[in-house]
Amino acid sequence: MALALAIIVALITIVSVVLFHVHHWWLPENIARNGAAFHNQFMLTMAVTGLFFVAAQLSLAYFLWRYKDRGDARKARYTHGNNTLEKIWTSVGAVLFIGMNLLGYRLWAQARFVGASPGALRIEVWAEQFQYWFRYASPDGSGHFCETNVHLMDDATGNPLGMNLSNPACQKNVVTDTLGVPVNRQVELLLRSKDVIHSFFVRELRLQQDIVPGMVIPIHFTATKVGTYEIVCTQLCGLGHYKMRAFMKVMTEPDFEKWLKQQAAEQ
Ligand SMILES: [Cu+2]
Repeated sequence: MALALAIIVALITIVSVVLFHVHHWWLPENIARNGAAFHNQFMLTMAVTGLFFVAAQLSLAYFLWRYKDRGDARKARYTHGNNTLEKIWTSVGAVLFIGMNLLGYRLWAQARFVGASPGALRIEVWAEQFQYWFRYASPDGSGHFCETNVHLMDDATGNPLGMNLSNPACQKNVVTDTLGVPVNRQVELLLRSKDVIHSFFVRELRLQQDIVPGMVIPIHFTATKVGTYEIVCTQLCGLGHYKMRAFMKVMTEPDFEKWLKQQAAEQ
């Protein structure tokens, strides 16, 4: 029985490693300019934690087999543990944990604490239970995001963000349910939430950021490949969380301008 259990534990370990290694269910292609660095950081974490996973599981299998009941009357021996070993693996864990944190921190800060470049396209992302809205200042790049008012918010009348539609600045703003962005140009997203905490995630951008009510959180990226990509919410935000998603359309600059004008004309 113990031998069978040891074999099962070892098999599960080996199959898991093979599944991760063949990359069949894996992240899709990276389309962000700085995505490769995030990807490498992620892979490093996977490799280091994977190594410990394999070592721990195989040791478990070994001990299952080594100390199985052999029918003889061996007496159990009391042990108080080994302080030196405890110190070693606690230190190794601490060094690895803090070291990988420091390595990843620079990368993380680059996307968040370093501002977007002056030419970046600013788009507001509004999350609500259970959908995303996107707001552009105007179709021609002029104008600004007008003030919103919670008392004017009304999804039924097509004013989900609560804009004062008699305000000329608001009339210029364009609100869409698809995130259209130009290819090879930096985009700065200003993340806002109308209700609870959501999380903006696009796998192909290797970009994920929580959206917190009461805060405007800026993040930036540059998409390098034309196409349509899924935006999901990765924070369990309520009963309809599973269906909270939108699409990001990466277009050439002329296509993007045409698309935004079309969106403006439709509202
Ligand atoms: Cu959500």
